[in-house]
Amino acid sequence: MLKFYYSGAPNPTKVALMLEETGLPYEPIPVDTRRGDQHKPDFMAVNPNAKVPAIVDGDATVFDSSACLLYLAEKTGKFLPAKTDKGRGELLSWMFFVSSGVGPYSGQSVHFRVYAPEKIEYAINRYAYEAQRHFGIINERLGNNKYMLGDTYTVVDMNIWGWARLIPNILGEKGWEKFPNLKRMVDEISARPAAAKAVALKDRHKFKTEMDDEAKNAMFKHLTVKVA
Ligand SMILES: N[C@@H](CCC(=O)N[C@@H](CS)C(=O)NCC(=O)O)C(=O)O
Repeated sequence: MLKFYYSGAPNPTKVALMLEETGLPYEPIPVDTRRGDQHKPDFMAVNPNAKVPAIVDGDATVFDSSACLLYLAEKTGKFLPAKTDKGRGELLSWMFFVSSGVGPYSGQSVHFRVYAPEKIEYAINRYAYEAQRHFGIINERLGNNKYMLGDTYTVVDMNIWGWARLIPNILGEKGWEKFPNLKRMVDEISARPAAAKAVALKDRHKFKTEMDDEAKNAMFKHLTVKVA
């Protein structure tokens, strides 16, 4: 059976949504990143980047959330746009837009707002600005389209949902004010039974919640390694 390496964080949760939407049978394998499971040799043989999500499906190993989403979409033939050059161009563009923009800027925005030991105004503003700019582009597109690729719900929307459902954590409590179209789509996806199952997956395992020294040492290795 397909193995799904996960935690309750945004990138694994969007892949959990896709697994639930497709109905593919899968075995969820918890990787407790606050206990350092991501650095264990068994998991690093699956993802040398030591991050979740990852999938092992027979002899195929896939890591990085956008790669997992595309893999599952191509495997099942589901949640993809029309098989045209136009559809494929849009699919790839928006998937890479999420993985190179939305994900990293949102993650760094949370990091500098919440976790950084010093509150550096420049860094907080830089990442919040870029996260907000990316969500603004999505919001504008959703003003003219029901979903990112038109009338059909696809992996692009799931990819966005994983991060956008956490906009108050990324941009602060007024974060939703500028994005009514995006909120409409996120609320619609969150109301789907598959989304409820994806969000509940983390409750099947007792993941560590404290951000203590063990967790910081596992997730923020730069705290003890000076590079610059
Ligand atoms: N580009 C990767 C990023 C994966 C990632 O950052 N995963 C986080 C959870 S959302 C993680 O595993 N963090 C643990 C760590 O950094 O040690 C993706 O899209 O999957």
